[in-house]
Amino acid sequence: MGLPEITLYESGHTRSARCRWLLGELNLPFSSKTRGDLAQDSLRIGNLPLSKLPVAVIDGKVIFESAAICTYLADRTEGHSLGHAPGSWARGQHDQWVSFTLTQMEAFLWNNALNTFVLPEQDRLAQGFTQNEALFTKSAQVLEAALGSREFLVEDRFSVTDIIVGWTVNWGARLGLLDQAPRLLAYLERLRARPACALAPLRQG
Ligand SMILES: N[C@@H](CCC(=O)N[C@@H](CS)C(=O)NCC(=O)O)C(=O)O
Repeated sequence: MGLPEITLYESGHTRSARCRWLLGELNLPFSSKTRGDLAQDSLRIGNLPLSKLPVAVIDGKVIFESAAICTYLADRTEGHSLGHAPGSWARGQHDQWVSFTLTQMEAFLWNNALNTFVLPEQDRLAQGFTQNEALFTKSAQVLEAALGSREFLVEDRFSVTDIIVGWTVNWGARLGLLDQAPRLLAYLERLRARPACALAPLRQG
């Protein structure tokens, strides 16, 4: 299979950074487009129920959701060790940690973001922030324990799982929610050491 033709609609350090990072790790060339481009192109490319970023067009087909884009590209690209074969135990572990991260961690931070700066002021809820942070922190401790003395989450080798999960861990660290999770903070350092890493920098002080 030759190289796919890839367009990535993306925006800085938002969740699209997962895709940019994965593409860098796989050494796959791609065209980068902006949110404005997506608004212009959306009628032509279709299949964008919420018009959120990232969106990828791969060999003419549209796919959205950062975790799905990353997992699909890792699956279909040959000659690397970032993926987990469908049907393998490692793939089960990948799917477990991705689902856990998106539903039991990221969703709580996103809800806080929605009610802090994403939604128009009149649509924001005034409560729930502390509860969301507590639920995120509780789940982060599950990840902290699962990492144990390993360097990476699945089979103790860097993989697409770490790109997806690492993005959310980084969000928590940037919000100061991982002070009781030293293994996750050290994990982030390992992720940042990779040349293709596209995570937002940790805030200083
Ligand atoms: N679960 C989606 C989240 C997509 C998402 O919410 N993207 C944000 C940027 S990080 C966005 O497009 N926000 C604009 C909006 O909510 O209207 C993914 O991981 O791709």
